[in-house]
Amino acid sequence: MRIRSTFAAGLASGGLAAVALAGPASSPAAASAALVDTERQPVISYNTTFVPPGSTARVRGIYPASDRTVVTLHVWGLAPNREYGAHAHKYGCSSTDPTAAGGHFQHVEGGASDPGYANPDNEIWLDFTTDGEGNGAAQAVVDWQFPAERRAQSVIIHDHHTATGPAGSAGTAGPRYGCLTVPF
Ligand SMILES: [Cu+2]
Repeated sequence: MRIRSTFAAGLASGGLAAVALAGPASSPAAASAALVDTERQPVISYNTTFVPPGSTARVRGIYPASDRTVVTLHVWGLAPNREYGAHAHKYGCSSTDPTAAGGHFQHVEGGASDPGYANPDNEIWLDFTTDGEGNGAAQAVVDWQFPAERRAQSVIIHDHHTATGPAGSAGTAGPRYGCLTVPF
């Protein structure tokens, strides 16, 4: 019963198209509503040192319950042994303009560097550290879902792990090095 009501909640909040997009990768045993799966694809690079040609990434999202969202990020081929920041952003990627993706998606909208809004409970933070081959992964879990009329549309990869702390620095992670459009 729990599984059925969860799935219905996911569909009601806009999951229908995402379920169709998720395709055969979904396990028939999964109790969760699929949100998005980009499959592994090239990352748009704004910096060839830190997101070298050939870098790839995959973002997956699920609604495991009606009050929860889980997003995972995998990256391949970035600079080795290095900390990066990453977040869900408001708009899709431009191939040339790192700012086109806008600010961080915030569940409750407020100041971009106000710790009351710029925190991993209100935004989707996907910071990771690459291994010796430049591969890495991260997962974010939040207790809300995207409103049907306002959804994140990309994941941006930044210079360093995301700062917490006082207003002005909270939520900052340095220059934007790469972008993946994600139809959340
Ligand atoms: Cu960001």
